[in-house]
Amino acid sequence: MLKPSLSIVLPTYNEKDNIKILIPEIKKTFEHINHEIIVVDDSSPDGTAKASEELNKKYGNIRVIVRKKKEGIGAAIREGYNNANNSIILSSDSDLSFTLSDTYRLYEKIQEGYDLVWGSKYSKGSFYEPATWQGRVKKWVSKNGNKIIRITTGIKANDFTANLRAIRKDVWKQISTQDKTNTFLMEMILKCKYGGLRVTEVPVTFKARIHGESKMNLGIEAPKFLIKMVKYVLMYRFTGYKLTC
Ligand SMILES: Nc1nc2c(ncn2[C@@H]2O[C@H](COP(=O)(O)OP(=O)(O)O)[C@@H](O)[C@H]2O)c(=O)[nH]1
Ligand SMILES: [Mg+2]
Repeated sequence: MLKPSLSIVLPTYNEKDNIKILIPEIKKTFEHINHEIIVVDDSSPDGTAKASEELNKKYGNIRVIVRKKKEGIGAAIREGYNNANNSIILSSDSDLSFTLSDTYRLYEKIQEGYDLVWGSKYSKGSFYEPATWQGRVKKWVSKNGNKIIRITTGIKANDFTANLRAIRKDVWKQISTQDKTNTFLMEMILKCKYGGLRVTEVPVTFKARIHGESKMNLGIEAPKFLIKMVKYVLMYRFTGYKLTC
């Protein structure tokens, strides 16, 4: 049977050193699958876009979308998804936090008949061991924040916030997300699940980045997550919201 074609979306902000390692790894892992890579860069000062263009000269099938200003991971992923040509869209962080074997597992999993599949840092079988105390604080806040989301939304998932996910293009076209920052990741899951689609979570490994810095400010993001969560529960949970795929 012909393997489904794949668009891999990589949001980047100052990830030059990481992208040079990540793209060759993706090319190796998915070489037997018809795929394209879409790098969505918010004019990173470190030259991530230029480095990605160079990689395109070597490998081909890499499109680089350069956005004028830094608007957040949600806006970048949305632009990448909107530009995807293939039937399955997969997005990943670009800082080497996720492994390519997990990325490939998501590609396989969605072919079991799901509409949306995402990676979880907090499930049985996941691995997430922060190296620093700041990392441990971030993990604690994120893990417990996710527990609050699980209880409030009634959705039996452990991680609503990881950007390792695979979605069918026809599903993406229906959900029309609005959020620009990290809350986009939760918005996607809530809309698909409340909309009645087939969704599932896969335990994954999450490694601390080696190159570059995190752009995530938990003090700002965490309260935003909780406010948005309430908004989406009210808008979609008991209102008869339905998606048809
Ligand atoms: N294009 C774009 N990418 C972003 C933005 N913010 C974060 N990213 C990318 O999103 C991914 C996850 O961001 P990161 O800072 O590592 O978040 P953390 O893993 O939660 O610390 C990385 O590939 C970042 O380069 C943004 O504003 N624009
Ligand atoms: Mg990261």
